Amino acid sequence: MNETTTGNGDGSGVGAAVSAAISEPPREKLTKKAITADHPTWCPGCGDFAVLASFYKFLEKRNLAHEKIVTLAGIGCSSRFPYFVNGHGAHFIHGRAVPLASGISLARPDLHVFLFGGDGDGFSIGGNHLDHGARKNINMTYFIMDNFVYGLTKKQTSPTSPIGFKSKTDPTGAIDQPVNPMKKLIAGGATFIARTHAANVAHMIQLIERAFDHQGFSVIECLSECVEFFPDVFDPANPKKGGSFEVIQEKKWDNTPEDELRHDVTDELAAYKLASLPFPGVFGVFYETDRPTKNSLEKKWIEQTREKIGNPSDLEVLQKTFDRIK
Ligand SMILES: Cc1ncc(C[n+]2csc(CCOP(=O)(O)OP(=O)(O)O)c2C)c(N)n1
Ligand code: SF4
Ligand SMILES: [Mg+2]
Repeated sequence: MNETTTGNGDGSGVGAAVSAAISEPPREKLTKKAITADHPTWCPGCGDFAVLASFYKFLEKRNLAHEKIVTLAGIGCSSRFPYFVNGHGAHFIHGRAVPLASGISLARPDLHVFLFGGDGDGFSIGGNHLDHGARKNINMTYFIMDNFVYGLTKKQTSPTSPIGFKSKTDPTGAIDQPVNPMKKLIAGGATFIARTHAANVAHMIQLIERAFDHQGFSVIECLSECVEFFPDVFDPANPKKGGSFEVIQEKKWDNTPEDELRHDVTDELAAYKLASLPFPGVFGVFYETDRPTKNSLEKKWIEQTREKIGNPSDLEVLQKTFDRIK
């Protein structure tokens, strides 16, 4: 029955209006003040400030229900992110943010799960989890602040540090081939893969919105400068520092000759080719595809299984499980 047509017994419909008012109080617009928690503790000039500002702007713009926002992270400077967002959240174990976010996303599909972290957290200690979150297509938005270094632990070589980078773990210069985040994510099976730069707030917000609107495992790699341990490394892609920020031109499907040259975001091989361009590369959406999420597949499977056994309640299922292990 439609709640707005339900009466209170006297035919006036007043009861319905009152109960609707009680169950859904008018919402105030989500403001930056409401979303802001602690004052960020990053070094002055750290790229992560701009990421936080972009996230606040995105939340304000989309006016999400405050209690539905969850920010999660592993460990690292970038992973301090949840402290600064006034919402549900957790600063978890180094590299284990994807499994934590996966559990929350699967158990509470009504929540908006945002994951933040660094290149070390995402591509080294958590690299294996990243692949599995991607292949399972678990619904979340993962924003990786890539500074090509371990910032929090004061300058060790990270999986994205370029060859020759001198750090505490490679005093004579890094010798190992770095991870290519876009290639790793394409091969892993992520269904939305994009790249941005912390010096370009408008671009960051645009990508956060697109990643958020995507159903599935969406990842944004953001070049975010560690001014303390790897300064100026992203200047080649920063027009304010003499570099050039080259944006991927996506196909408009308008049958024009110039469209032939534009990028088809559903073309995996074309995305891989873009990912092969030399540093600083290009920015925007590399790849996007529609594939059922684990959330939807698991929901279907649970419903079907429940139906087969006579639709027991959660409590009854739990009791049966306990009975079996007695
Ligand atoms: C299990 C475990 N291993 C190692 C560490 C030490 N540790 C903390 S943060 C970090 C790397 C941080 O680098 P990154 O993820 O790139 O984040 P950033 O600080 O650069 O933002 C390491 C190795 C830890 N806290 N826990
Ligand atoms: S050490 Fe680097 S990454 Fe960490 S807060 Fe300072 S500038 Fe940012
Ligand atoms: Mg880092």
